[in-house]
Amino acid sequence: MIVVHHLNNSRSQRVLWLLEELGLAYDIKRYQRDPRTMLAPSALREVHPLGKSPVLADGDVTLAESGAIIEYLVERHGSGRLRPPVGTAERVRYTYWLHFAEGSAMPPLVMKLVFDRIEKGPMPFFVRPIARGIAGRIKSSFVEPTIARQLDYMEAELRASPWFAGSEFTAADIQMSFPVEAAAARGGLDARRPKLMEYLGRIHAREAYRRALERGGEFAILT
Ligand SMILES: N[C@@H](CCC(=O)N[C@@H](CS)C(=O)NCC(=O)O)C(=O)O
Repeated sequence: MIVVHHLNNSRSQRVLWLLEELGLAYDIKRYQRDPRTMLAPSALREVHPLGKSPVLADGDVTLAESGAIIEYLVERHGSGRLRPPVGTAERVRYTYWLHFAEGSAMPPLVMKLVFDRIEKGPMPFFVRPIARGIAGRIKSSFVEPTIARQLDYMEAELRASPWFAGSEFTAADIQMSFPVEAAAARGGLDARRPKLMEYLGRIHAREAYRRALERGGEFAILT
């Protein structure tokens, strides 16, 4: 039986969604974030040394990293679904977006979260102006322009085709959903980029997405 080690409000929601799209049976082992630090409990380190979610267990395979898990599930259990055929232009795009999600899109979004917390978080009054000044400058000179450029790029790509790999929904869309959701939650994505907003709406309307939400429980974008 496939087991998803699932942290509340996290990237593992994508794995549940893929399993629902593929109609596979699976169990969920649940972990709760520490409400103060938002970190995963140490029990997750017993499953994988890094203690991050998601982790997938399938027979003698234990795998972390959402992109690797998605590739594994589609390859091992997909029977050709949710992945364009080898040798097509769509397959090249599929691979690109599958990697872009965690390799390029998520890092500046996580940096924004961290610097927002520094700006708003409690600290001794004498370091506050310095810490806030540094955080604000890094955000305005690097983090926010990077996010904006990436969102413009994604918006332009979705003007050319409805899904990231082309005309068909693929597992790359599942992987890309998290940065798009994160950008809508805290990265400045709004109605000024209508294709991305419409894309989010189409994702949320999918039956399998809704079933995964029901099984996964609460889902808000934190990291
Ligand atoms: N690139 C990894 C990121 C894994 C990751 O950072 N997961 C977060 C949840 S969204 C986590 O486990 N956070 C809790 C912690 O760091 O303790 C992936 O895509 O799986």
